[in-house]
Amino acid sequence: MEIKSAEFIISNTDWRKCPDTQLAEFAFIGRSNVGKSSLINMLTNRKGLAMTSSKPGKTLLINHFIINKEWFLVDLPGYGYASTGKVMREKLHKIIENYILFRPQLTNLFVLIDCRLEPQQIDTEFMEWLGVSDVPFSIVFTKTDKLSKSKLAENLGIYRQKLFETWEELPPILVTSAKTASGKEELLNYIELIIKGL
Ligand SMILES: Nc1nc2c(ncn2[C@@H]2O[C@H](COP(=O)(O)OP(=O)(O)OP(=O)(O)O)[C@@H](O)[C@H]2O)c(=O)[nH]1
Ligand SMILES: [Mg+2]
Repeated sequence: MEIKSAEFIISNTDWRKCPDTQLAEFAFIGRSNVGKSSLINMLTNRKGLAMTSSKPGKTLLINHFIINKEWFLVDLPGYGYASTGKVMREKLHKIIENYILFRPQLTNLFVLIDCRLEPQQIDTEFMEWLGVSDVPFSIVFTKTDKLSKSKLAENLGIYRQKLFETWEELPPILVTSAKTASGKEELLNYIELIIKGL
């Protein structure tokens, strides 16, 4: 799919105040610093569209970006950032949880996983929660430029194995780098297939 336009629309803490349209929304979630905002910039080919930072805890709101005037990419705050403090963490958790559970426009959630790390409980538990909540999701491995091909293959294998301990069938898995734009076409084509199938 070709990205002809990408435009920031609005930031929110409340899913009810998100854009009042029926357009499909594709949201990005995952641990703080995993690369959600960077991936949005990579997909849209616009460097400063979503704000990124080398420090975790940059994105604190639900951010809507309209793509080709037809659908939305949604940048969400990260989860699991310890230094945010308990009150803030719980507040963010609620914002994310409510958006995911109640926003009917949410068409697919991309759960981002840093390909360098061994499976983290916070991510696997989050995916289990998505499963029981019936939220359609896919896994996107990020930062693949930081690993050799063989190490990447090894880590993906370990991750799949871990998921098979809980899941009978795995969700779609995409493999990306915001730095090299690897996986860009696959991810955009995947979104296009879902949109066309609606
Ligand atoms: N090498 C490399 N660095 C990346 C990649 N994606 C993100 N980064 C870096 O990782 C850091 C965090 O990126 P963000 O996109 O801000 O992460 P985020 O998940 O949006 O973080 P929060 O908004 O804090 O939850 C930044 O320093 C990025 O430059 C990637 O694919 N490769
Ligand atoms: Mg961010």
